[in-house]
Amino acid sequence: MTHADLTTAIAGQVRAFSGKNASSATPMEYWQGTAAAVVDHLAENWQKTEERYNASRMQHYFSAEFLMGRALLNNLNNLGMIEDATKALAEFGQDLSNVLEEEHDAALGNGGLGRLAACFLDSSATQDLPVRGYGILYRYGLFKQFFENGNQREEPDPWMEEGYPFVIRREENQKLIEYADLKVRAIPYDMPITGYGTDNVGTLRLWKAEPMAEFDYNAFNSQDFTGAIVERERVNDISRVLYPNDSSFEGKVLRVRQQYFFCSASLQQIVDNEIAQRGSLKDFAAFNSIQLNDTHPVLAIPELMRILMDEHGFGWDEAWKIVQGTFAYTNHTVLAEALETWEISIFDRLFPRIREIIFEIDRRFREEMAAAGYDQGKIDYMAPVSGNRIRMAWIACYAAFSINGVAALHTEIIKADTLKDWHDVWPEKFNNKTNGVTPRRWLDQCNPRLSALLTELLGSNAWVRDLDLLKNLEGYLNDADVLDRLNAIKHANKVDFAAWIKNRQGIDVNPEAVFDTQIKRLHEYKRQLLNALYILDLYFQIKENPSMEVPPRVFIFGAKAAPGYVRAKAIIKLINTIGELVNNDADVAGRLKVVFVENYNVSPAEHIIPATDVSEQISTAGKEASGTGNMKFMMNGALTLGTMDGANVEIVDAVGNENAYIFGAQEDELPELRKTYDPRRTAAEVPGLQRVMDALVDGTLDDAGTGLFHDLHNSLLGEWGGSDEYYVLGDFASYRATRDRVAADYFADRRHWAAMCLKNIIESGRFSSDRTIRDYAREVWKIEAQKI
Ligand code: CR6
Repeated sequence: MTHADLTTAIAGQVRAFSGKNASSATPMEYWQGTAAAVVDHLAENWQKTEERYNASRMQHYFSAEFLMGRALLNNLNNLGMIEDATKALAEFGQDLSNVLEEEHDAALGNGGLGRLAACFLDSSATQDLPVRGYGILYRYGLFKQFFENGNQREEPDPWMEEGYPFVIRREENQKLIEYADLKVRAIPYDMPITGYGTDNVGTLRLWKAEPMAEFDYNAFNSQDFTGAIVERERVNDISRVLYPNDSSFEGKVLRVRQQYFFCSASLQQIVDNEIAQRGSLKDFAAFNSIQLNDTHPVLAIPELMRILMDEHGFGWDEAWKIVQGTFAYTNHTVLAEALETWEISIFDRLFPRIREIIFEIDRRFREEMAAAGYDQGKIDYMAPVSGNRIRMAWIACYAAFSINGVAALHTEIIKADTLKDWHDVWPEKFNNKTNGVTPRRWLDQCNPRLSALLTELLGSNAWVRDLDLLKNLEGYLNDADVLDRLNAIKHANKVDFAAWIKNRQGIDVNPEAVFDTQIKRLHEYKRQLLNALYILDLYFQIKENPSMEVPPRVFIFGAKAAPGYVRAKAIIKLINTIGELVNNDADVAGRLKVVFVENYNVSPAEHIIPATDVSEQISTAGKEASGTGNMKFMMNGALTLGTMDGANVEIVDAVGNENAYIFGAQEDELPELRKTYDPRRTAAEVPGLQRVMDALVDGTLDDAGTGLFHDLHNSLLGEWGGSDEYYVLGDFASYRATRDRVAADYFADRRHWAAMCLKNIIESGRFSSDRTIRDYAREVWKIEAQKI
């Protein structure tokens, strides 16, 4: 497509969308028009790719979450159209970057798990792999966060209300979903997934629930108009909202309805395609494999049994064999509170047939295990149904041919602990697939300055598709000119961030300071509280000794708390209260600044990460399955300050101990440490720590009489039974010493610092999601590239 063609296309689409001539359209209307022009441009290749993939062995990625973020820049970049779009829009007096800022984030996910799914689609498309995503078209994505007196408040995120050209309604492919008490239509909305430097266009299929008919005419005629509307709303409820819990389980009936809804619709489509392509379902598992992104889509297992037996006449054994050849399961957490188990009565009410099939799976499982000589206690523990509940992870472990963790340490923990009994029985099912992130969005697009430098040094931009090429930069580790340029790039990114946050929240930050960032969901195990206690302690040290030498620091936070997670919200309030104290005190002015970025999401991350010097990855060892923010920071030349947890372990392995800052108790040390751990003694013994703890409850920090800070204090010091479950105080001294050292190192030798950053960039190839996807494709999915 030439630049002139694009200009014509945009003008036409803007007119069609806005009903105005191009000169009076708004930036939002230009966003719509440009997005529509891009989709129009893709149509041909998209259809070709669909046909090609349908005919080959395919991988289907089932996920309740896809945290896609913005699409327009990503598509323009993948298609090599940025320059043309810039010029075309300029002809209408529009600035591309302003137009891009009009786009709402598609926040159809909570955090890492949903963003991982999005990176996987990008890497699959880029590598021409026949992978299709399936999920739910939530009308409301993850809630919007704002602060009121430092407290988190939530409001709905109607992200596509103004129109969203990147999903196409496919009326003709709708499916019928039957619950015992409700029948609904599932309408697919397809999103094109472009890859970088390829013509292939993949698909994310998102299902929307709609009533069977617009109105129930009987109810309407009997003048129960409102009754008819209420019924209609019950259907719309199904795809209305994303549950805002990250790594925790909420046993709501609506949630299990959602899960069944998208699993059933997706399976129906896959089965229909299999019949259309090959005339029967006997080779189903040879041509189709389904990856279950955590347990949220596990209902697909009994649902495929139902479809095969009830609709296609398969016997149990034949059907079970297909099921066992089809499903692979990824575990994303060891936290007990995330394990999904449903009360049997819910299944009785919603889908008695599915319940019946699960009971039969359970019966056969028990029989098989007894025959193999396992004792009753073990069988009862591992069985799909026990204690009045249906256990989704256990169903997955039994039915799946592959079970994987998301980082090396995590996989070892699930083998030895979380899923130990299954590992004892079926060790061959277990494998590791360390997570990754796409270097397109998380380096090339979000950090154009660094991207340009890498391209210049490597002589081409081939690294965008093959991140291992960055290894060829080893020779620059001692190159003063390159190191200085790297520092200059970071500085320019920090200046950009300063302008962005000033515009967004009215805060002034000093780009000469160390930018030290913790952005991720708010959870006790992630220990934002530890970070906050450090800042408070540093503040008190300065107050005590105002002439103390302190390297200037900007502490950046971004985090949403699940709306029902009271203690997580208390930590947000605490950080904002500390920010209030620190930012308004003349004694620390110019040295410390606390910035809590409101409504943290994919797009804010794209501004924050390129500007960050220090990446806080400080979870209690053993609790963070992988983390993926850690990889994004590394790629952008930030140094990890972290515990030996999740993928941090592999990051340190890649860059060497001397290029990361590691502190704290290790996973295998914690059980022993805990035996004698007394947080109160620790608070009393570690210099300054008692003062920090006291500040939570002596009126220094004001929680407006809510008792929130008292609760935090108690969770650590345990007057009412709290025991510092996440070892915050236990790791405090080690964290403080390490973090002080990071800041000192930053100013001590700027070139040495840059060399450490460069080493991190160079070694980030193994954390590209391209590598992760290749591993899945080769070892689990058994699929090959299908280039159109
Ligand atoms: N919360 C893990 O906690 C991991 C991602 C993706 C998480 C996180 O460490 O990087 O998955 N787990 O694998 C769940 O969502 C259950 C997450 O995002």
